[in-house]
Amino acid sequence: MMAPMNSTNIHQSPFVRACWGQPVPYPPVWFMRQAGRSLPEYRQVRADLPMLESCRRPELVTEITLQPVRRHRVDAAILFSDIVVPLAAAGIDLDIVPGVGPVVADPVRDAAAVAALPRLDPDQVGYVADAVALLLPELKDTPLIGFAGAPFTLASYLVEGGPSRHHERTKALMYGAPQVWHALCARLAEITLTFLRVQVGAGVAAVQLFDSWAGALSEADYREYVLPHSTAVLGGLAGAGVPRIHFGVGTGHLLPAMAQAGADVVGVDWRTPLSEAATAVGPDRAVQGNLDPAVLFAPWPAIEAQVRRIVAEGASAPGHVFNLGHGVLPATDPDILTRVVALVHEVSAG
Ligand code: 1CP
Repeated sequence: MMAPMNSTNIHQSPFVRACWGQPVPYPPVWFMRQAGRSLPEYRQVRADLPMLESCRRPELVTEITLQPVRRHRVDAAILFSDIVVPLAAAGIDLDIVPGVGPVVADPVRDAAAVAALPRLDPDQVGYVADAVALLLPELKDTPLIGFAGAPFTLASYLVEGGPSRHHERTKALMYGAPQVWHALCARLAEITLTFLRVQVGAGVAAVQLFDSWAGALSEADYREYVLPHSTAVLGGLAGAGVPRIHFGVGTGHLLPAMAQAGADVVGVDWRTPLSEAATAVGPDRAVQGNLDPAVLFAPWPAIEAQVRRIVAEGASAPGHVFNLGHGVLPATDPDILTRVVALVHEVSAG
């Protein structure tokens, strides 16, 4: 008989159990940006469809989300979407330009522009809820992760107008007009919370808040300018019954603060050993990470040694979700990802 398709199974999945710090037979593994990066079957179904348009088609989102699950046997799926999807849905004029990333038509750099920012009506992202509804029966016992961008990272795209290395205009606004900055982040926190609630309401098993660029800030500035807004998002989901993962890059110095924002799981990049990260985030939280995505280009014995080290270091945390320290790089050989999944499962069994 087929296992009944209900949420009990999801809650007992190694991924959700590890997020809550409960015992698991092996560290669950998934990869940030596993959907829509290195897979030939992804390139085939996307063909010439623009990225934002792809995110609005529930059948296509379902197919792309399932591809890495089928191929790699990862322990969790992540919804195919993007952090700027709710901003575009709310009516902000932006596009995702191939080879570049999000590009905003009218960058937000003053009080008037912040005041003019729209709110997000849940109905504007109804296609995301529809995609989750299509995915749940297909995924069966594999948990689905919903996600959103955190206020700082979203603000960086809106203020800079696109991807940025140094976030100089963002910081100019933050330090130069703190009230405007806080108003901007408060509005983004609202949009993000609405977007995550839509996904939780539709049945995702966990959420990840991506603050990819928060590592650009000192701890003191993070606490003053960012923490209250990320706390509003994660705190707003405290009673939702799903684990909350909080991730950033280059955030070794921010891990205690990011944990405090209300994370059940803190994402760690490859610069900080998981054993150190576990101490930094405290005894009540799990960690996620942290293989350097560039290591996947090294010969297999080097990859294997790093995977074994990370599994061993992760064992010092109450829960460990194996992942990369940042997203899969586009040129990664997908077969290597499949091999890493098998190795993580096997190392821990052995
Ligand atoms: O993880 C998955 O597999 C699901 C899909 C996913 C996710 C989680 C996409 C698809 N985007 C994201 C999140 C995202 N988007 C983040 C946070 C994660 C991270 O740090 O990597 C960020 C910062 C973005 C912004 C973004 N969107 C960029 C980065 C630009 C920069 O500043 O360097 C890019 C290139 C995009 C476009 C995008 N998003 C996703 C895909 C498949 C693509 C490429 C689409 C295309 O060009 O056709």
